[in-house]
Amino acid sequence: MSNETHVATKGTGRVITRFGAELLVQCADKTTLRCTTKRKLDNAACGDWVDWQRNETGTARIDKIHKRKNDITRLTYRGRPKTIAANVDQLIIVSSWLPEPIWSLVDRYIIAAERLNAEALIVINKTDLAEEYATPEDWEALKEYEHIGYRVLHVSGMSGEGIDELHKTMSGKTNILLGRSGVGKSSIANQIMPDAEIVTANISTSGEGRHTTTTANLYELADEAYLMDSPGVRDYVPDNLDAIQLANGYREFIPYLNSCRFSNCTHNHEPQCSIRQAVEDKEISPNRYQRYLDALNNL
Ligand SMILES: Nc1nc2c(ncn2[C@@H]2O[C@H](COP(=O)(O)OP(=O)(O)OP(=O)(O)O)[C@@H](O)[C@H]2O)c(=O)[nH]1
Ligand SMILES: [Mg+2]
Ligand SMILES: [Zn+2]
Repeated sequence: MSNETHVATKGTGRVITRFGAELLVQCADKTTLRCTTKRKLDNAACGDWVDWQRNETGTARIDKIHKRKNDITRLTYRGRPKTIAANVDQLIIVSSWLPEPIWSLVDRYIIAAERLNAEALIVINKTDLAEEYATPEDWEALKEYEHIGYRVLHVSGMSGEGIDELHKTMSGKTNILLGRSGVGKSSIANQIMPDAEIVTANISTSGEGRHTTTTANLYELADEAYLMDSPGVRDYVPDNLDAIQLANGYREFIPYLNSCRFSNCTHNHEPQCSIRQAVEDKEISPNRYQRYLDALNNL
């Protein structure tokens, strides 16, 4: 029998959050470990699988990031790419009736999901406010998403309505809650994991106002599922997007894309454009098409 303490000196784990240069890693034995990282691994993000090692002074450092399945990267206001989360299987795109839904933002998250080969799930929170705030245009937008194959779930982060159904979609996946500030992402996360006691906007409103969650956090659920809560955004712009990728992010366009007269058609002004024809024939929603044009203009 030896008396040595059983402090592992190296191992593998998953990044559950990062604050500046410091990362919290969940180890295989479910303990959490504070880690620094080598400078060149500075892009380690919430959701990354990593190898860590402890040096003689006891400090743990990440020295390898495992190959990612994908990552959600956005452009900062300065135009620099910033990775929000890595290795995600399902994007849970959260909107609410107040603050009101921004369908162009929902489209951009869907584009990200299509590019990442991840599922997109549309969640509308605050069912209690629907009667007062939902407009006919909003209901139409939701019908259009369902028509092209996206699932829409209505939930309440307050009463728990619809949460079981949402929870069921998470099984076996790494899920991330995305959406603008104040839609109730953290409230939903709390309904899924009452023990996590995540701080939501009603507790503190200082500085940036409603903006409470400041960094992405990963939580392990049962059934090999993980849930990430993320900070609210004012806007989300996927990085490295060109006109072709943009059009491919509108899944209802795909059957038409090879039939335009010009192979590099942007589906804007070009003659004999099959997408414009499909809009005219009411096979593609004019609302989605208009949002595509707006996004194209903003590339
Ligand atoms: N009426 C109503 N309010 C809700 C519901 N769910 C959450 N809220 C409220 O919405 C506000 C924002 O909730 P949060 O969960 O902090 O929102 P968030 O999306 O996490 O916001 P950020 O962290 O800033 O991105 C809080 O005051 C919640 O109490 C709901 O179902 N109905
Ligand atoms: Mg939050
Ligand atoms: Zn075209």
